[in-house]
Amino acid sequence: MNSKSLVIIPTYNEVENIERLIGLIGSHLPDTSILVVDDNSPDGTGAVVERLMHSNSRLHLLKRSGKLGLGTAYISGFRYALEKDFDYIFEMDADFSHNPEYLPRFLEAIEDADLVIGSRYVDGGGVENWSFLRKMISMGGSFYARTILSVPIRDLTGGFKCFRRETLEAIDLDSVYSEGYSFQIEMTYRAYKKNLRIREIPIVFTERAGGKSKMSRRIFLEAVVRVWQILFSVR
Ligand SMILES: Nc1nc2c(ncn2[C@@H]2O[C@H](COP(=O)(O)OP(=O)(O)O)[C@@H](O)[C@H]2O)c(=O)[nH]1
Ligand SMILES: [Mg+2]
Repeated sequence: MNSKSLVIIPTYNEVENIERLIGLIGSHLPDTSILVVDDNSPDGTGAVVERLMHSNSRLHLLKRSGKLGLGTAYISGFRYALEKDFDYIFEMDADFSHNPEYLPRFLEAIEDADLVIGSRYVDGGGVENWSFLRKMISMGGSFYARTILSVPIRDLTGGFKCFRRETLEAIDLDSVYSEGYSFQIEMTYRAYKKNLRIREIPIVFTERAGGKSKMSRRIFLEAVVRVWQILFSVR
């Protein structure tokens, strides 16, 4: 049987990136489907996707009414994936920080794992074009979460991942409450608590190509506090 994969890309104002990204994903994983979850981006990202859908039957779009956050964008995407019988479900940013070249490696790694994480902090992984301070904040964040939650995972905040459908089925999606960076921590921790097999594969993360970051100090601080909530509430 052929297994079906779906790459979920949440977007908010990614008009400079989305078309080229969709093309590149297709060139590295020709059989995959793509789901863009767009929060009514004022720059018209959704309209670009709609236009591309005319000539690409593997491209799907979930339109939401406004900027509702990364966490709920992914949760809606996961539900869509489960309804449509996809076997392998990717999370990927729209801004080229996540190189589509890596996609086939995730599919190889998931053969003997339930969740594969593209990791900046294992041998062979790394970050390009980040200041020393930005690196320290990111590594410090993963260290903080890893220590409090006692999980043996190096990169807890990255958003380049591949889930086996059974992993998403095992996680109670209704109870996931995190929004920004902590969403990534929470999903990985929930998989870990279910005793699922988690593998990290090295990726080199590059700073976004076009457009602007949507992450804010508020979302960073959310993560600092949420880690404790995750520790005490996720069983
Ligand atoms: N649908 C949706 N996508 C979002 C939202 N916030 C961020 N994104 C997308 O999530 C991905 C990661 O966001 P980004 O701003 O690059 O975060 P950073 O890499 O941590 O600076 C990008 O594809 C964004 O367009 C949101 O509220 N809704
Ligand atoms: Mg980014």
